[in-house]
Amino acid sequence: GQTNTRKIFVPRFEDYQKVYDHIAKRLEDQDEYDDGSYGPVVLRLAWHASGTYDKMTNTGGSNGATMRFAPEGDHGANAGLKAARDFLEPVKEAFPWITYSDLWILAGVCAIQEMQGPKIPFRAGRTDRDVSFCTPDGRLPDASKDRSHIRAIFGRMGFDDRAMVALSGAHALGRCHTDRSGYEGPWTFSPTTFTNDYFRLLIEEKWQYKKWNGPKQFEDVKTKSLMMLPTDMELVKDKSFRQYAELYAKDNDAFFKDFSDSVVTLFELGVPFQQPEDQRYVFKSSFD
Ligand code: DDH
Repeated sequence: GQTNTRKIFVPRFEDYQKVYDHIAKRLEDQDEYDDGSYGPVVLRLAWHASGTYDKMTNTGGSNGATMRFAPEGDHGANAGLKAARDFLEPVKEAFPWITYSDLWILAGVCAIQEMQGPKIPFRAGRTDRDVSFCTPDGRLPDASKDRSHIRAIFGRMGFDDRAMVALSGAHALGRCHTDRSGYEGPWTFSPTTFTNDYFRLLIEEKWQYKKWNGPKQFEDVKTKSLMMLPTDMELVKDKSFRQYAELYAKDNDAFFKDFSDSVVTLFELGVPFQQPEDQRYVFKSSFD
C-alpha cells in the first residue's frame, strides 16, 4: 500500500518572527500615513479586537477576528479601523498560514515594540470565526462617560484599577480624528513613540474645555495643541486611578512593566491556547 506523506505546516517561533519582521518593514515603508506611522491605528485594531471580551459569558475577545464582518466592523467604536485591516492585508497574502486573529494581535505587538515600547510576549493559536460570533455593540468604552463606565467596561474584561490606568497609557500614541470618533487631536507631542508622556502631561499640564462645535473634550492651556477625552481626565480626578497615574508619570519603568503585563492579558482574553504561558514568544525588534 501507499503511505500518505503529505506534510502539514506547523509554524514555529522563526515563522512568527518573519511575520513580525514583515510588518515592521511595512510600518517603516508606509510613512505617509497620519503622523508618519500606521503603528497607532494598528494597536487600536488589536485592542478593539480584544476589548469586546466578557468574562461572564466567555464571549468576544481576539479569538475570531469577527470585526472583519458587519455588524461588528460597522460599530461606531470601530470607525477608521479599516485603515489598519487594509494595511495588514498584504501581510496575510504573504503569510496565508497565519489566521487574521493571530495576525492582528501580532501586529499590535509589533506596533508597540517598533514604536519603542516594552517587549510584549505573544502566544499563537487564535482561530478565525464566522459572522455569528460578532459581539453586540456597546462593549468598548465610550469616551464621553465617567469612572463608573470605565470600571464597568474594563471590569467586565476582568481588569482592576491599576491595569485600567496602565492600559490607558496607550494614548501616548496616535490621535483622534473628527471623521472617526468626532474628537480631534493627539494626546502627546510624540504620537509615534511609546512613552509615559500621557501620564506626565495629564498630571503636570493645566487642562480646560476646548471651545468648539464638537463633543466635549479638553485642551492644554499652554499650547492648545494637545487633547484629553473626558475618560482620560477621570484618571486624575478619581483618587484610586490617580495614584497609578502619578506613579507612571514619575516611573517609566513601572509603566512599561505594568502596561506589558496588562496588554498581554488583554490580547489573550478568551483564547483557548495550546502554547503554554511560560513559552510565549518574545520577538526581536528591528532595532535590537
Ligand atoms: Fe483609545 N481611543 N480609548 N485606547 N486609542 C482613541 C484612539 C486610540 C478610548 C477612546 C479612544 C484605550 C482606551 C480607550 C488607542 C489605544 C487604546 C480614540 C480616537 C478614542 C475616542 C479614535 C479616532 O478618532 O481615530 C477610551 C474611551 C478608552 C478608555 O479606556 C476608556 C486602550 C486601553 C488602548 C490600548 O491600546 C491598550 C490608540 C493607539 C489610539 C490612536 C489611534 C489612531 O488612529 O491614532
